[in-house]
Amino acid sequence: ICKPTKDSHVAILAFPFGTHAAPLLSITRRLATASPTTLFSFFNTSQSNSSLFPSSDLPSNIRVHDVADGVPEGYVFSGRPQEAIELFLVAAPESFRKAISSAENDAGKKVTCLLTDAFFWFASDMAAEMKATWVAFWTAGPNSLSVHLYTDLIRQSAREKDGCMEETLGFISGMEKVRVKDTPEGVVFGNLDSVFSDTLHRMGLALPRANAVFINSFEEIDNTLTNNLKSEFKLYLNIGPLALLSSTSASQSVQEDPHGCLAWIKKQRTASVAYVSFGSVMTPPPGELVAIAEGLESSKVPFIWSLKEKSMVQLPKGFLERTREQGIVVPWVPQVELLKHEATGVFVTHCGWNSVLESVSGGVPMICRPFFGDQRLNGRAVEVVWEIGMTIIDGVFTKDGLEKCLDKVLVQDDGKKMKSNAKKLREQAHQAVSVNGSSVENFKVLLDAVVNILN
Ligand code: U2F
Ligand code: KMP
Repeated sequence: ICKPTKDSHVAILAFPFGTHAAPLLSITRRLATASPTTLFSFFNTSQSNSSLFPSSDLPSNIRVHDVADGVPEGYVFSGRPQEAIELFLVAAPESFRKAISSAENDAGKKVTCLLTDAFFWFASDMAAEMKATWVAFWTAGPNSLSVHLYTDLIRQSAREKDGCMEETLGFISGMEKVRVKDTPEGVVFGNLDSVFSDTLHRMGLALPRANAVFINSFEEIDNTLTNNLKSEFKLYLNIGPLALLSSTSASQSVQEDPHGCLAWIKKQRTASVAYVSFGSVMTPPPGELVAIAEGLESSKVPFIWSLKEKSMVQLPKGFLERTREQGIVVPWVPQVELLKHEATGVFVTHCGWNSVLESVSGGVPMICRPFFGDQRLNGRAVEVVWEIGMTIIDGVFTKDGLEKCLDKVLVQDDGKKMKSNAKKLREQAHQAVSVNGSSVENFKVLLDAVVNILN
């Protein structure tokens, strides 16, 4: 039984690292537009908020709030990896509780739904206390979601198999081609007790209690995984690809093109360009940056390379001058637009989920160089499940390895097969977001779950 939605107040809790908050905001905008009488309070750190809201106009029923980043006064960073993430996560339950309570007072409306990044397992209890519902957004793909859901099972199996890294996860429906070594660190190997590993483990245990779990993907990308996850969660909703839903990407509300990439790519031949990017978190080590530059230069393939400003000094001497006619290196590109452009022939990627799905949305085959987290799982699916790309030879960039991969994907028959598989997958993605498509229907169910007040 549902009450009218005019009293509903949705608190959105964002994870302020990697590409998490931007797709969550993009979904919040769509929900807020579809339900103008519902209030949406968006909670995020001020730093992340300031990168999300440079200028953009928000629907008036979205209110943005800052939460604490968990960094104590005068704290000196030691440089440990994930230090900022851990400080944030440890403080998060209290930071959000405080900010929500003050937003409730300001609005004069109790929160009726917590719509959170799936990392926030504590939202399960928090929602119960507040007599609100919990709807969780997993920002990565269905393969990594399954790994975290079945972490205990995977750990047990790894113990029985003496930690063999080549062993496959065939005991999980849809994971037949995934090996133990493809799993994110902190599941079977690496530090199992870090705050971050513990967060992911607890998340896997909590998500079956959520009223709904949704992801930026489409059901048809893997029907086996989809059906299995539907059987595990109360509601499991694929509502993507976001990249095909509007002009908004996962990361920016408007695809800005400050460096003229679109003007440049317009002048290139069909399926000729290599687009290179490693997402928002990772920069390849200096040796690999040099190998990429050398491989690109000797391949003579036209390229667009999105490279953080601070890494440009690592490029080989004279590289930019020598390749001025061949390609461009810029600190930011309109990635979704580039991947939709017919001149883009291959995406050299770290396999972050948003990038993989944007490449699928554009029908562009990939050369994969995964680094951490879910990236190996995504790369594995690209190579052996969907057959729309290949992993970099030897697992790391070398000049020859990159040259060979570029040739394989752009010139050889292997590449033609990858391209045609990628086009088929793109077609299915388009179907999912068309009238009566699975993602369109799932979005309506999500809207209901978020804005209707139960009982
Ligand atoms: C973390 O991912 P990342 O932020 O490292 O990478 P992606 O998921 O691929 O997202 C990058 C986004 O930034 C955009 C691009 C993607 O939407 O279109 N972008 C751009 O528009 N222009 C540029 O020049 C460069 C990037 C994590 F590291 C991954 O393992 C996870 O899968 C991911 C999602 O949870 O979060
Ligand atoms: C920094 C980050 C992320 C991270 C590790 C970092 C991030 C992220 C993940 C991740 C881990 C396991 C998964 C999926 C994603 O790891 O944003 O299965 O999403 O050091 O920003």
